[in-house]
Amino acid sequence: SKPSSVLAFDLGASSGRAIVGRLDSEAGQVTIEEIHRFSNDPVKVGDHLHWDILRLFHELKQGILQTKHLGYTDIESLAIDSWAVDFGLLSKNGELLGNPYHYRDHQTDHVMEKVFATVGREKLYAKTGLQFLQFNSIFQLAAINDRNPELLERAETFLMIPDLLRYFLTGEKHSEFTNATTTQLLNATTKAWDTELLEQLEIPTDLFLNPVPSGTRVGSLTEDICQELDVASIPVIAVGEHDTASAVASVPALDDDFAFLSCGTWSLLGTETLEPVLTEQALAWNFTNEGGVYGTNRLLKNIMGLWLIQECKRTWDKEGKKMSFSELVQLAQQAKPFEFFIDPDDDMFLNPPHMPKQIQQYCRETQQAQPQTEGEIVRCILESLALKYRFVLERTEQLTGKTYAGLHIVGGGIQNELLCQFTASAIGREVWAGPVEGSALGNLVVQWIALGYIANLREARKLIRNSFPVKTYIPEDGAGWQAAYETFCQVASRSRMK
Ligand code: ADP
Ligand code: LRH
Repeated sequence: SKPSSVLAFDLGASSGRAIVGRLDSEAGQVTIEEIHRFSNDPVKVGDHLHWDILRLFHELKQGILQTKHLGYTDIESLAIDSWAVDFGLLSKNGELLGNPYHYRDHQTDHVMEKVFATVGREKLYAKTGLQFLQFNSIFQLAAINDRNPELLERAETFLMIPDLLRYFLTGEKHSEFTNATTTQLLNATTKAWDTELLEQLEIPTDLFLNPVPSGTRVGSLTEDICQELDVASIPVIAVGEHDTASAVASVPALDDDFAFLSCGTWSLLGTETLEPVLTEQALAWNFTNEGGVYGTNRLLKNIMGLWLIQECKRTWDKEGKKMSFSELVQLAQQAKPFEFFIDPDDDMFLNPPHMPKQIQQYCRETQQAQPQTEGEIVRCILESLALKYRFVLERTEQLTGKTYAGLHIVGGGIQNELLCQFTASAIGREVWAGPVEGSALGNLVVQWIALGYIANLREARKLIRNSFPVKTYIPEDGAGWQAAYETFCQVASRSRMK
C-alpha cells in the first residue's frame, strides 16, 4: 500500500509550523517534512496583549498552499494543535468578537484571589483538578466579566484557539476535549462543563459546546477556502489540540509508566496516569490534571521553561546585542557553574518588561550576588531549570508512588544540549531526548489513528521510537549537582518556591 500523507499545524508561542507526515505502514516508518514555519508574535495594543489571530489563519492558508506547491496532492487529513487556555468569542452570526487575549496579558493579575472568594480554592481544585495559573481561561473570563462585560454579553460561542482556527477552516464549531480541560471550567470527574461553577462566576453556560474526544473528524475545508487556494477539500480532524497533549502522545516510551518533559516555551514535566490525582498533596503542590488523548490523564506541572531565555534574547536583540540560541548556550557553557539560582516559576518572571534585570532583581532579593554577563544569566537560567526539573520529578514520583528510571524530553528545547546534559546531571538519571517536533508528531499520529492506519497510542509510540533518533544523556558530577540542589532549594525558599 502507498504511504499515507497528513498535514499537522503546530502553533507554539514562539513559532508556528506546518509539517507533512508520511506513514509507510509496511516499513513501520514515519518521515516528516517541515513545509512552512512562521513567527507568532503577540501584539500589544493600548494596555492589552493579543494574539494576531488573523495572521495565524493566513499562515495556515499558506501552509495548505505550500502542500500543493510541493506536490503533496494526496493529503488525507489535517489537524491543528496549539497552546492552551486562550480563546475567541463568536457573535450570534458567527463572527469573531475582538482579538483573543494573550495569556500573558496583565488583565488576570490578582484575579485568582477574587475568584477564590466566590468559589473557594479547594472546591475549585476538587472539581477541576487543574493547577492554579493566573491565566487559566476561568480567570481570563472572570477578568473580562469585570472589565469588559459587554464582550461576554454579546458572545454566543466560546472557542479555544485551535477550535477557532478550525472553525475558520471548516465553518463548523466544535470544542475539543484536551484543550477544554485547560480552561479550569471542565469537571475532571464528569468531563463536562461544570455548570454550577459557571453560574457562580456569572459566566453564561450556553457559550460552551460539548467537547468532542480527540481523534474525531470534525468537518473539512470549506468550499470557499478550496476555491481561494485552488485545492481539493481536505478532511479536518480534532487531534489532541492542546499542544502538550500532542507532545505527550509523541513520547517514544515503550512502557506504560514513564516521566516526560515537554520542553519548549514552557517546560511541562510529569507523567501519564489513568485517573486524575486530586489529593490534598496534589493541591498543595499545585499539580495539574489535564486531559490526554485516548482516555489518559496528564499529571504534570508547568515550569516557566525556555521563555526565560527567549525573553532575555529578545531584550538583548533589542539592545543591539543580537545572538542566536546556540551562541547564548555557548556563552553559558563558558560561565562559572553554580553561582546564581532563581526559582524559574516565581510570578515575577511571567511577563516582565526586562527579563535580564528581573533575574538580577530576584538574585538581589534572595541575598545572592547578581549575574552580570549574558553567559552568567543564561547559565543561571539553565541550571535553575534543570534543578527545578528534579524538584518536580521527585514530587511527581511521590504523588504516583512510582519511580522513573529516566526522563523523556521532547520538543524544540532538546536542541539545547547543555540543558539536556544539566537535566540528566541534576536528576541523577538518564535523559532520553527526542523527538524534537513532539507536538507535531503527536498531532500526526492521532490523525493516523483516526484514519485507521495505526491501531492505538501504544503502536503510535513504537512507530515514533522506530522512526526518529533518541539521544541519551548520562548524569555527570553527582556531588556538584547535589550541593547545587541544596543551595537552589534554600534560595528558592526565600522567595517561597512555587
Ligand atoms: P514552542 O513551545 O514555542 O513551540 P519549541 O518547542 O519550538 O517552542 O522550542 C523553541 C525553543 O527551543 C526556543 O525558545 C529555544 O530556547 C530552543 N532552541 C531552538 N533552537 C535552539 C538551538 N539551536 N540551540 C539551543 N536552543 C534552541
Ligand atoms: C504549552 C502550553 C502549556 C500551557 C501554556 C499556556 O505550549 O500549551 O501546556 O500551560 O502553553
